[in-house]
This record gives sequence, structure tokens and C-alpha cells, in this order.
Amino acid sequence: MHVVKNKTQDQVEVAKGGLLDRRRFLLSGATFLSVAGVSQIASQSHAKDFSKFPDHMLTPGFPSEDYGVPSEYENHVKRLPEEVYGSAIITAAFTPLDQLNGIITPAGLHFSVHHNGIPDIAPENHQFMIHGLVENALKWSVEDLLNYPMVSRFHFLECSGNSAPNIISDKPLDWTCGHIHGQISGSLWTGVPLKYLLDEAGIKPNGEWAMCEGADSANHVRNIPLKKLYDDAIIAFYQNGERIRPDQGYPMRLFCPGYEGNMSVKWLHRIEISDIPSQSKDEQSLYMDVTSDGRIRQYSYTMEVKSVITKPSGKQGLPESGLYEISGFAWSGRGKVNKVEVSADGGKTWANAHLEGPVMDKCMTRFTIPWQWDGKETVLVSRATDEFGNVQPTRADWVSRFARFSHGHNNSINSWHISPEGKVSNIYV
Ligand SMILES: Nc1nc2c(c(=O)[nH]1)N[C@H]1C(S)=C(S)[C@@H](COP(=O)(O)O)O[C@H]1N2
Ligand SMILES: [Mo]
Repeated sequence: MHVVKNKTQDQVEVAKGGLLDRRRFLLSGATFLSVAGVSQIASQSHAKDFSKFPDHMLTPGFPSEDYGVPSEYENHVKRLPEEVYGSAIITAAFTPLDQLNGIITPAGLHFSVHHNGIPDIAPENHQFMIHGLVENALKWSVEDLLNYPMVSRFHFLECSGNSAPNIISDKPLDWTCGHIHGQISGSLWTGVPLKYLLDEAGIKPNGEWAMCEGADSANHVRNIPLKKLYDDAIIAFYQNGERIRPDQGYPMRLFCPGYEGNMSVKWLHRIEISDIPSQSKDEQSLYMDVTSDGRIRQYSYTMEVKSVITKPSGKQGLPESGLYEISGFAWSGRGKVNKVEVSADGGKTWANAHLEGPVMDKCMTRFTIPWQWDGKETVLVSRATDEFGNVQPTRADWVSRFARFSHGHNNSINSWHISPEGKVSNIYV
């Protein structure tokens, strides 16, 4: 493999530490190195003798399965067990972000949080009800609802506790990107806009809040302003084209774009309209943030602008100095990502990464930038800005705003340390 070890005239540095101008550079025909632990396939194909037909070209292959599964050679790509809370009650599985690419998460690798297990609900036994401050209390079967007009939208879903390890632990934990940040996933969600059903029930003039309840044994309840349900919330039935998985709320879930994951109530079966929010156990015990001046912040719904580099990232390795593509994704619960800056010198100098389109509202956006690593110790950092000018804060900034034990809504800047040996590990800058 031809390896560019020294900068050529096509490699125009756009920030210190070897960040390169992408457009000029892509014309130069240089070869990117692969991050170890990500691309085992590449090394195998180099060893192959192309003068002979391989066996799989000489005998017929297998027939298709009724429902396809990933290649057996990708068996190592799995959801990661929750390691943060150590609780038997709140169970979670994380998305292995560093093993994936693009902006869509396969359903089987979507992160999952369930406070008392995943219920087994046959659709014919499930009903959905809207009652309270309405003209007509209504009940629907799943089949009824499947016949309503639906919309499809690409959105991220992120748990408010995502990236909590980087707050809870004083010292950066040497974990993978998925273990630290894997409580976010992206899907195409398809379902019925809630406004159709709310209008059918007819909201009384003093109706302002919706108490949304799941049919699981956690009896998960969140209070959501009616305005959000009218704006862009849907009852999702499909995820990436197929019916949502039991983990994600089969047969139906609420989906509130851009809001903390817990508001997207899974196994949704009841909405009660009221004039004030009810103080449910979930509101009271879990979903409040404590600020550094000792005040309680309630109803902090929106997931703020954030980004993370997935390649290279924690526990991966750079086999030698040379050219790499840095890749990651950014998102904002307020709208679109406007800019992602990357630094290869620990945040001293920054360059704009390339945003891979389409850049969508409240959706993950992939970013990339070429990087010539000189083999010296350094720190890679990414910082996202959304369309409203909100910028990801530093960890120090973030920590100064919240009480020591408050760790929800961590959207602070993430960094990866590169050792001279090419080992990549989590670090705080
Ligand atoms: N009914 C119900 N809905 C729920 C939960 C739950 O335990 N029960 N967990 C919430 C939390 S905390 C999150 S982060 C999201 C996770 O959605 P996912 O499992 O589809 O990723 O679901 C939310 N909806
Ligand atoms: Mo969550």
C-alpha cells in the first residue's frame, strides 16, 4: 500500500497538528491508513492471491433467509451492556457507535433503556386512549391507528443520561466511544402525527399538558406540553421501514423529536390531557437536573448541540504515522447542525470538518476531515454549533453549571488522546 508519510503539495494544513484541506487533498490520490480494530477485512484482502478463482465463485452460494441477519464475520458488532448505573432495575444497552458508520442505526443495535424490562404485547391486546380535558374521550386499537395517514422523518433519539460516564468519573475512563456515548441512535421513524388524534378528541380550552403513559410494568409516565405534541410528535409504528422492535416500544411508541429520550414513551397506551403537569414518579425521581447553586431544573426537555469523533476513538489504535480520515457525528435537539470544528492539537487551533449531507433537523450529521498524524502525542477534539448559534461547551464549563451528582444532559466537548504508540483513549480537556 502506498503510504503518504510526508506532506505533499496537495496537503494543505488548515489547522495545526496535521488537519488537511479536504477538497485539495481528495484530488491527490493519497491512501488513507486504517484504524486498527475497525478494518480487519482490509488486511485480509491484501494477502489474497487474485490469480485463482476463490471457492465462492466456483460453487453456488446459500439461498436467502426469511429474515436476513448480518454477516457472521460481523458477529463482534454487538450492543454493549450498561456499565454506568450498575442497577438491576434500570437496564440499558448501548449502541457500538465506533463500529458503525453513516447516520442510521440498525434496529438490532439501537440503544435501549427500559426501567422494568421489555413487555411482551400482542398488538390485538393493545389499546390507546386519549381522555381528560377533551370533548370526546377516545380509544383506538393498533389496527385502527395503522390506517391513519403517516409521516416519515429521520431523527436521533438520545437518553438524557448519555455521556454520563464523562461527568460521573473524575478521571476519564478508558472505554470505547459506544460505552461512553452509545445512548444515542438514529432512525427513520414513521407514524401518525399526534395532532390528528388530539384534534379528533377535541382539546378543551384549558387543556395544556399531556400525561403520557406506557403499558410496561415500570408504568413510565412523562408530562409533555401539548404544544410539542401538536408541533412534531408522532406515534411511531415503523423504524427504518419495519415495525418497531419490542425494545423500542412495540407495538407503538410516542416519538418527540429532539427531546430527551425518556419523553418518547414506549408501549404508549394512554394520554390524559390536563391544565397542569402531574408530578409523576419519573418526573420527581429521575428527570431533574441540579444546578451548581443548588436549584432544581425541571422540564429540561431539549437535547443540546453535541458531537463525538467515532474514528479514531477509545480503545482503537493508529498502527503508524500517516494519513487518516477523522470521522464522527453531530446533532442538536433544537434543529440542524451548522458547523463542526475539529482540533488535532487539544483545542488550540480548529478547522471546519466536512458535513456529509443531507443535514437534517434534529438528526445526526456525519462529519469528516483528513488528518496527517506525525506520530507524536496529541489530542483530537470536536466541537459542534447548531443553526441557532449554540456551541458545545467545554467539560469545565458544563461541570461548573451543575451540582457534583447531577449528570443528565451532558453535551460537553469530547476528546481522544493519541499516544506516541498510536493508542487512542478517552481524555478530558
Ligand atoms: N414505557 C416506557 N417508555 C420509555 C422508557 C421506559 O422504561 N418505559 N424508557 C425511556 C428512556 S429513559 C429512554 S432513554 C428511551 C429509550 O428508547 P429506546 O429504548 O428505544 O432507545 O425510552 C424511554 N421510554
Ligand atoms: Mo433515558
